[in-house]
Amino acid sequence: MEDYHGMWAELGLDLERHDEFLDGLGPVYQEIYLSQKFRPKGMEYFDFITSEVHGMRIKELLELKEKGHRIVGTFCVYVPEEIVMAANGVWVGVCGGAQFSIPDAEKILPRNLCPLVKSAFGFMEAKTSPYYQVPDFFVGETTCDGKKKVWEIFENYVPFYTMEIPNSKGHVGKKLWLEEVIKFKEKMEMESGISITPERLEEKILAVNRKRKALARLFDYRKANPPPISGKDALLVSQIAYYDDTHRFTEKVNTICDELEKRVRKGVGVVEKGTPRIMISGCPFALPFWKIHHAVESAGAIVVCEESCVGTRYFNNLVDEGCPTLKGKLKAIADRYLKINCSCFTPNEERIKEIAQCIEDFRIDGVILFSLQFCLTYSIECVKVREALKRIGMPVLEIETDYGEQDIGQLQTRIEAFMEQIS
Ligand code: BJ8
Repeated sequence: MEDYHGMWAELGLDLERHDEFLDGLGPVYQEIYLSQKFRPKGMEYFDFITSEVHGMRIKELLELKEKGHRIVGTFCVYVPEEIVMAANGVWVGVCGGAQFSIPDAEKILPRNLCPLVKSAFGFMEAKTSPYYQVPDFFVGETTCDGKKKVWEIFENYVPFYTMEIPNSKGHVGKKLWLEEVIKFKEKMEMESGISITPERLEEKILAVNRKRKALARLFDYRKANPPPISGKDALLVSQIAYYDDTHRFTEKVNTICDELEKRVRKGVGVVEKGTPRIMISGCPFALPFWKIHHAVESAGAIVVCEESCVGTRYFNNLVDEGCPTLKGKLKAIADRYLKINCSCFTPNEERIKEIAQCIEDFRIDGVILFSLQFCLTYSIECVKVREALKRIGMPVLEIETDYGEQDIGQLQTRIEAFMEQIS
């Protein structure tokens, strides 16, 4: 592996602490990922890109920046990738998924705040991740209270733009959201000096649709019994979707899918046929948050679906292709994004229907409702989801956790008891 210390020093990272962070990840990755049996060969690419996520990928982003591309750090799947790309920009997900940076955030932010937000803030504040040094600007959104108030503080450190997301999806919400999408297009044009033409936008709509279709294809193979890929590996692919180059990522996902297709045809899986099939539903899994998947799969079950923004909510629904006008394309983008069923919306009945559909499609034996600590919207929405799942007789386990390791033993015990219940 190339030595990137010179690059990290130029970015102003705290090298000692950054090394400490990366050194800590190596053994965890070995234990959680590399020790798995029967991994598809196509995972080698995702192992490689994960190992280079602070190295080669950052170098690529800096080279793109040098050539005039704008790097845009985002925290939510509501920020339209197609528009960023149409202005020659690069869309990069920068949510935090590590406990490492949380003590840094807690020196400034309240402790009783979602770990996803604290982790991101801590990395930025303490300069322990290049993902907060490279972007030209960051885009936040008014989803939950934690996020929208922390963006006000981010603004003191880095250039920041906030998109307003409506609370509901009725007529007023739709109008507001379309206006926000148009304003964001103007912001990208202003930042890049590039005028977004219908042709440019169509090209990027097609590219992002291809990426979403590749992920949908990957998830389709997980419907097989036995599944040809572990939940942990599929999760890693979903996480890398936020970092990698769109075209390369799409190609690599399709390559692993070709391999999975052959496995499914031959009836080859990573576990025995009949292994309990689990869906995890709720908050996103920012890289490197793997603890729940690891606990489930260590307990002898397999995760076959994530109803999550790092999962189905990222790739479900495509932007309509072929609208002839720029206005029509922006409307198609706004329509597609407003179909994402985040718990920040009220009402949010569509999410419950989506969960029921996943249960049927992925032949789920049990659902884990997952909330990050202090995520009020997902944890409160658990009440309605739990009731709906009870009505169809679906076993449910509710887990509220953070990125720390203190509760791993307790989690393992609860998950094992759940497995006994559903086996
Ligand atoms: S569309 S899920 S990516 S907002 S987990 S920060 S909601 S307190 S991340 Fe999300 Fe967009 Fe919604 Fe998806 Fe707040 Fe909850 Fe934390 Fe969350």
